[in-house]
Amino acid sequence: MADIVFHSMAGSSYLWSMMQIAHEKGVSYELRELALNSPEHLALHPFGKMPILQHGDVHIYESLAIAHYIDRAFDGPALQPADARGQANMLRWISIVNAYVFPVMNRFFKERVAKPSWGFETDAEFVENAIPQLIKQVSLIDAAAAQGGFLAGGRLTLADCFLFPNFLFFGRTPEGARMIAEAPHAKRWLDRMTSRVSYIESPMRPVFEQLGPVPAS
Ligand SMILES: N[C@@H](CCC(=O)N[C@@H](CS)C(=O)NCC(=O)O)C(=O)O
Repeated sequence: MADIVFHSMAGSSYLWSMMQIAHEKGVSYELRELALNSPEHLALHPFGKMPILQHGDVHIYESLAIAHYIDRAFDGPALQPADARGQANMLRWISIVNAYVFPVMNRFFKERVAKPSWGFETDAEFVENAIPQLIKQVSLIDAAAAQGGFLAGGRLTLADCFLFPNFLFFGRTPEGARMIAEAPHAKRWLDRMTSRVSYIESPMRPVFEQLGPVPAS
């Protein structure tokens, strides 16, 4: 029996971040698929989001709380800095991902790659307005990674796992591929993340690898 259960749809990027955190911590997990906004889903998460963690009779929704719980409730490598300043830096990065990166980078990939591949029209206005925000985000990620190799210091923390799926898929858009090629520290961070066993054995990897080459424009 797995240590924990994630209730989620399989393709959720927040699920992938939480799975990676569990893997890095050495915690085994099982996925129980949810139907979006079903009564079962809304009973677990009143806002209809995912994933939800179940550990015995403990149920937790909201990814920051889930990540923190996995790191605190189980033995294994610490995934948060112990000192106040380091922890604040890590939390700031998680907040940046939740508030700014996820709504822009994640949707940018959907607009530029996923929607056209499903035969839907891209929201050109969103794409145009996103570019300056993406330039700023990549530049901040590059500067952070230049310091210690990871977002919040010299080793992987929860923050890296929050960012990773967003950045990985962003790199499959023409604009993302160009921006990352011009941000050497962010590029090395991404290479570091994709060489970890927690990615190699992740369900995110086959989804990513089945994407074709980066579209030309
Ligand atoms: N605040 C939530 C956000 C999670 C979230 O947005 N998950 C996405 C999947 S990656 C979702 O639930 N999407 C369904 C929807 O928005 O209807 C958390 O931190 O867990």
